Amino acid sequence: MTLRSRTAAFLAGIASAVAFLAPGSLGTVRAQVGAGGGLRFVTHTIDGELASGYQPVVADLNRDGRPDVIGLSTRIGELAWYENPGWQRHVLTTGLNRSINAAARDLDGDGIPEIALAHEFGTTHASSLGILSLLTHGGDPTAPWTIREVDRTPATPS
Ligand SMILES: [Ca+2]
Ligand SMILES: [Ca+2]
Repeated sequence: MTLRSRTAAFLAGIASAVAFLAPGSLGTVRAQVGAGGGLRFVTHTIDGELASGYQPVVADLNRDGRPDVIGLSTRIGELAWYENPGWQRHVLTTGLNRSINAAARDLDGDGIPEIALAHEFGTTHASSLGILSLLTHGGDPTAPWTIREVDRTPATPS
């Protein structure tokens, strides 16, 4: 393996973990070795119809070593993840309202992260339930996950 190809592999590993939101779409960026050996970065659209996308979260949700992407939207009742490299969409849960933030971390050591989700967000106390929930897989991470409420922290009046 040449230095250039090792560098490309290193950058591909880093860049494939870069996900972004553009108006109405979710994407990722990867490094590729172009013709003549030069490095270039290529944008891949993961979902071109993610309305009100608010946050991408990168985590390996199926323990295959490839970083996957969770696309969080404030207006869509579903929370879904996109499986790298083909970006197949898998619904994690439904029935959500005003999801505002998510974080993925393996809390129980099984190699698949749990997902903490803040939803029912509002900017006033009257409109905010401020629910914090935890999502866990049931053995097949491509099937819907179990969601359970952990706490509520409504917005405080200003
Ligand atoms: Ca993966
Ligand atoms: Ca876990």
